[in-house]
Amino acid sequence: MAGNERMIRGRVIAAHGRHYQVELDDGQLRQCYTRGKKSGICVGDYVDIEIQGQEEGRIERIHERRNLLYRSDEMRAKQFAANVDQLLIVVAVEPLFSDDLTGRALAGAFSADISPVILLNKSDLSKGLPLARARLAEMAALGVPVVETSTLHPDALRDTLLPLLAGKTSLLLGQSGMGKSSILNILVPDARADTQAHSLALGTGKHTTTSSRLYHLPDSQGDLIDSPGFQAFGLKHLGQTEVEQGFPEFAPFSQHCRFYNCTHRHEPGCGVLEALEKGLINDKRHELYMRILAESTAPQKY
Ligand SMILES: Nc1nc2c(ncn2[C@@H]2O[C@H](COP(=O)(O)OP(=O)(O)OP(=O)(O)O)[C@@H](O)[C@H]2O)c(=O)[nH]1
Ligand SMILES: [Mg+2]
Ligand SMILES: [Zn+2]
Repeated sequence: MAGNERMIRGRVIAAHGRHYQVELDDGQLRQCYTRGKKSGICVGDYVDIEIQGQEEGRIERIHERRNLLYRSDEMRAKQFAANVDQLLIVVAVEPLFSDDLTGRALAGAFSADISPVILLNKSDLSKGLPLARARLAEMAALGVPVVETSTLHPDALRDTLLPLLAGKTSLLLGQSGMGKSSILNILVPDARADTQAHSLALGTGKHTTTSSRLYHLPDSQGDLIDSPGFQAFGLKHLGQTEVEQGFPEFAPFSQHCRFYNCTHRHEPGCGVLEALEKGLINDKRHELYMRILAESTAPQKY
């Protein structure tokens, strides 16, 4: 195995264009690159690298991923994080978050088999808190944990979140200005991630955080990935079955659909539509399902 002597395993903790920062199993950091132009490598990937010189390395192999998340811009969906155990969907009392985006993030988590948790941040802004809670009731009803946090109360924030994060790779995801990096800075004091008032961030037309990065919680209590504010969650690549997996509350009813390949849009004898009619499925959730399905660019099987 002479040729493999210098092959070492590591995890991608940051990606900038075609440059990757890889943390080796012994904690050493290496600046890495790939042979080809398009690598598809993203934060969270486990890779084998060949050591080059003192500080660099070349990525030779990506280990099989447990899961992969996409975000999308106007043009296309991009891979942005791999091997994530838990999606922390960060919303805030102010600026008020988008229901549609939150629902999509939830569908993305469920379809990738990642457990979602909603963090309702800025809970110190008590005036808007009841409205924010009411808007999340629909998701809480699905059994998704909703955890209230405030970065003005760092001790309480640590006490609430650290047990949830232990032993897992969690991803902070949410719109710009919700407080993702502020939360990270409390949990990982040496992260020193930039944070900014939302109005300032909007003024420059830029998000404060510009690329995803993986951090270690103190005392090996888990890993946390911070990501730039998102406008759209990449779901277009999902096929009908995967979109349906994004709505786990349909499952008990879709068993009763007349057709095994029912898409729950207009078919006769559809268990999901029947449940919708009876008010057992939330109509806003079904509308979101229809929108995501209509946008799907995956080849239709039926
Ligand atoms: N009142 C209050 N303000 C907060 C809280 N958490 C964050 N903020 C403020 O919200 C603003 C945005 O915080 P960031 O942490 O930069 O938000 P972000 O989600 O990382 O934003 P992007 O990096 O652009 O995606 C900053 O001015 C923070 O000080 C909170 O719990 N309460
Ligand atoms: Mg940020
Ligand atoms: Zn059906």
